Amino acid sequence: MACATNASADSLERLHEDLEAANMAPTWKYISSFISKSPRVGYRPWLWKWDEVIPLLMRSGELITPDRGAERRSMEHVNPDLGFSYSASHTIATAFQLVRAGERAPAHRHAAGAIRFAARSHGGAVYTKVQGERLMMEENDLLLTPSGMWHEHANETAHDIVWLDVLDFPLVNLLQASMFQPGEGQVAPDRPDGFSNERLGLFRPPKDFPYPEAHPVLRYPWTQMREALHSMGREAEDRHEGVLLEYVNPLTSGPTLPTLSCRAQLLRGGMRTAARRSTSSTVYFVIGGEGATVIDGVTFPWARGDVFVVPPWSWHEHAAGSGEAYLFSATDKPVMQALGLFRSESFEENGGHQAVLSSFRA
Ligand code: GTQ
Ligand code: FE2
Repeated sequence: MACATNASADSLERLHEDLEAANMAPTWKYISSFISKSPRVGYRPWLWKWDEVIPLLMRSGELITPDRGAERRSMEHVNPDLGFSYSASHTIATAFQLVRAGERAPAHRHAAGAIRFAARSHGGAVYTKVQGERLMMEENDLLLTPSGMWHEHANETAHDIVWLDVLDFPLVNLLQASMFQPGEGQVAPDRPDGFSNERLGLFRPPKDFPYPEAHPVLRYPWTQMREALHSMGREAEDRHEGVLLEYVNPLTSGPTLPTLSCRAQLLRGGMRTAARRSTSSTVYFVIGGEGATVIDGVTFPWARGDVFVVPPWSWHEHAAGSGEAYLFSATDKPVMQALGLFRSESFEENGGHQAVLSSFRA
């Protein structure tokens, strides 16, 4: 549109001032401020080394006890650009949580949905109780605590456990929808062990729908995921991901949680993926093996237990070391898809590989 054809520069300036005073903004002046050509990403990729953060978690083991006062003994991974939201990505938060031998953490529920990934477990009677159902935590198992469900943790074994929490609270807070309620005699009645997995399985009689909740409580055993990854065969190997499987909601075949899709991927020894970027953000946890991810030209070397974040619209490619590597990840892709905002691109130059400029913190 032609500007100020009939108005002098002075009258236009006065119009701009009057608009501002009326709490209006002229689109012709500001459109590029609110409709950018590509995503304006407000934070960096980052990497947290297991060896650096776990000693800090252990120190809290002596100083903090999970009770109504401390609620949880966990530590959030805070992206240096997202301090205000206490999170690794703008939509996804991760934390390491320690529950020592013999401890329990009290019941509560919140609007934020969460998952647990049992990073270091000796198995046995260590579990999260969700809506009255105990979900046992063998090493690398995935457990869900969907939005609004009562959950408490217990470690009745002789070994400490450390797990990775993944929560959608940054998104919930962005939407200004947070709720929190401590459990005071109003937690859900007990359900037998195996209630979710056995009843849901893959088949059910048409009328037997045991879930008043919109989402099943569920445990995804690592032994089964690992086996599934290996059974996929070479043809399932994707040039961008290696072999990747999503943890699905068996009621809907949809994502793990409405806000989060959890995945596990296998990178065979020496595998180097082609770079890609998308409008979703993803937080990774290294289940096992060694390798590196190049994000926007910076190498992030990783090993077992490390956590790293790939912000939206950032080129990323993975490389496994000489042995197999397994990555767990949580992405907000289902949110972007639900809103019609998911886009992705592959890096076409140089055989799909970025030029590497530097190494993280090197
Ligand atoms: O274990 O319920 O890391 O409510 C943050 C908030 C863990 C939990 C976190 C939580 C929990
Ligand atoms: Fe919680």
